[in-house]
Amino acid sequence: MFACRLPWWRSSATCKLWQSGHFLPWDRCQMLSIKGINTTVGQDQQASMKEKQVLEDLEMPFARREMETLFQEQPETGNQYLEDTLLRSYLKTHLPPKVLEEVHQDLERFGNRLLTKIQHLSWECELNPPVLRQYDAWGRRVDHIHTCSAWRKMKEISAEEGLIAEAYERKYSNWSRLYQAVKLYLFSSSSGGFSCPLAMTDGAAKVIESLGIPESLKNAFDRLTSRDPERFWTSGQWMTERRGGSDVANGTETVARKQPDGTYRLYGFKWFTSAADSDVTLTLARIADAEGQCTQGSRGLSLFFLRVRDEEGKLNSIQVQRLKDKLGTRQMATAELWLQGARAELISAEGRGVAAISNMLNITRIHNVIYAVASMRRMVTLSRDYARKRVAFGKFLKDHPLHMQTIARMEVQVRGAFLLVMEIVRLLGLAETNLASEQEQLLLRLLIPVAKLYTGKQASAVAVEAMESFGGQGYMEDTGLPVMLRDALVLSIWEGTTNILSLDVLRSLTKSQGQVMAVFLSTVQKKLELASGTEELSPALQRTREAIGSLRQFLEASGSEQALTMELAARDFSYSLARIYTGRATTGITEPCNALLMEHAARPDASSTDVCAALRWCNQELCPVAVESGRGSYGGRAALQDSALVFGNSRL
Ligand code: UCC
Repeated sequence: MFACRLPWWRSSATCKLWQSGHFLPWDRCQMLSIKGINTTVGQDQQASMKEKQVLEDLEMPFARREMETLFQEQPETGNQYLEDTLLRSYLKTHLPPKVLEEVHQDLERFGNRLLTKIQHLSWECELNPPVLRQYDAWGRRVDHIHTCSAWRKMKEISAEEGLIAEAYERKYSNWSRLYQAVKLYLFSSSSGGFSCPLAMTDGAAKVIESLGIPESLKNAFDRLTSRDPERFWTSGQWMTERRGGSDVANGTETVARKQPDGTYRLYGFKWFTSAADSDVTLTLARIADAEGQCTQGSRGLSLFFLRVRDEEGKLNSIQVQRLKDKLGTRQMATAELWLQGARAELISAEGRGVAAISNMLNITRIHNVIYAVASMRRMVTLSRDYARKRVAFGKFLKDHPLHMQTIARMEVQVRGAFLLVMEIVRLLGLAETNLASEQEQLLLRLLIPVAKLYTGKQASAVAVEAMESFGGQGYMEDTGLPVMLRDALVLSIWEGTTNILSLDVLRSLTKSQGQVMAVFLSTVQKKLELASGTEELSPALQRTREAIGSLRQFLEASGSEQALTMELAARDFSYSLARIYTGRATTGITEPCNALLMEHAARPDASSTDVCAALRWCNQELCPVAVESGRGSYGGRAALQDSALVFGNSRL
């Protein structure tokens, strides 16, 4: 029958033309089909209400029906905290009961605030991106970055909710960092891009704290960690110059000239400064000697603190050249800045700028991971909700097994990433309260770049897949879904690209003279035994054991290889660490448990889906570095082939 073209694979489904005792005309049948309900298949399913609606629609004049049929039900989230069963079960498992009781109340309240008061501000930030006004009406250079009221409200909310303060007040000792991270996780996807200045603010506070909060920076520290919206300051992190953002050691041209009062004046061009409306910033520069000469390379870089504006709002000898035209994070002002003698304070030892700013980088990288997980969680939640509402081929999307398989695969990724970020902030909390062992500190150093690079890629992949799960609607700007995709794509770029972070993983190995790996392997190995009590997890355990064996073999073999081998292997090696560790890890200060996904699945009150997620995670290739090594992908010959493949016959 031409009128009811159905896909061949739905041979059991029929487009019933015979309706209410008479044949429906073609256009009406088409309506049913467009609306997505097959009346035969759908009658015994939850679609009955919708079917009734469709049948009522059919009585309407055609023109009206044509419009009605275009409507889809909007996917929504509820209280993100209450709906997030993994988050809640994680907190229940790990937090001391008294802490749990208190934070539960606050998180439930915050979840409601996000839903009713904050989410819409996020959309306003998207609709009203910042604008640069360089001159006033009388021709004076003002370089005013105008932000919308919703953006400014986000700043107030951040202070009120203690989104930075929580981590530094340490009301819950080592658990405060984790609690802060949970609030940031809930806030991120409703923050309208404000997560970015918060990341840098946290990073700046961390650097200042690590310096022992010198008197000159006390006011700044108090403000960066304040709960008072009137006092709260945000910070920038100006690292990228026109020669690029990765090779900071060779790309930084900014010069610092010492002043008689001991302060410095900075001269240079910062090419990519995120959240340029921030109150203060940390930045790198080369101190010029009496002859005006500077030391080149990493050893020439020092770290400076500066206020962006004075009390009257006048820029600190800074000119805003222009705002960047970015693919995403358009809610946030990223600018090119000329420093024309900006007054600054030296806050690191001379020539130790990169090492000093690493404290900031490690914090902003953790925020990056938090944002990645939050973005994935939001996308999957919306996709899941849509599957309950949207009807196609006669039934809800949730009743299409292939569609469910697609969302389930994303869900496994989100779960793994979530447990990984919780593990990192748990370790950070221990380190910040002097409760971390040396091994835990090494593990933290290793896991930050591993998690940043891995979740950045996951977030991009999940955003693309989730977008597709909405069909054409996912591609429509006013659904807000493309914004989430664009914003997710930056996560693998800023704060160190995937390759830069893979090299940072190697840096952590070299710096610790391999100790980091010894800790990683022994931690994983020791805990394998603990997970072996849960019979259902045995296939996952087996695969993890094999992966660890392969990783060991790779490390032993690569020890005698050239640096080229490790460089070529760096990305696959980091992925292997991420996959293996997400399969397994330690928990608790004194009480070791078995695994991230497996540990969660081995809890007494674990659900069958917890077990399923652990098994599925371990079904993927856990040690790609061993596989590729076996294929000879990391030798000199492979490197030559790579170049030949890339350039082919083109002239280099
Ligand atoms: O600014 C940007 C956008 C801001 C937006 C932020 C928003 C975040 C939002 C998230 C949520 C929404 S993007 C620009 C970000 N730039 C980067 O991430 C830089 C990328 N490049 C690197 O990471 C490179 O690997 C460099 C710059 C670190 C390489 O520098 P060097 O000087 O060549 O490296 P060295 O010589 O190996 O390291 C110098 C010292 C060493 O210490 P010592 O001297 O004691 O041996 C290293 O061990 O720094 C130490 N170090 C570290 N320490 C280097 N990296 C680290 C680290 N990650 N942790 C600890």
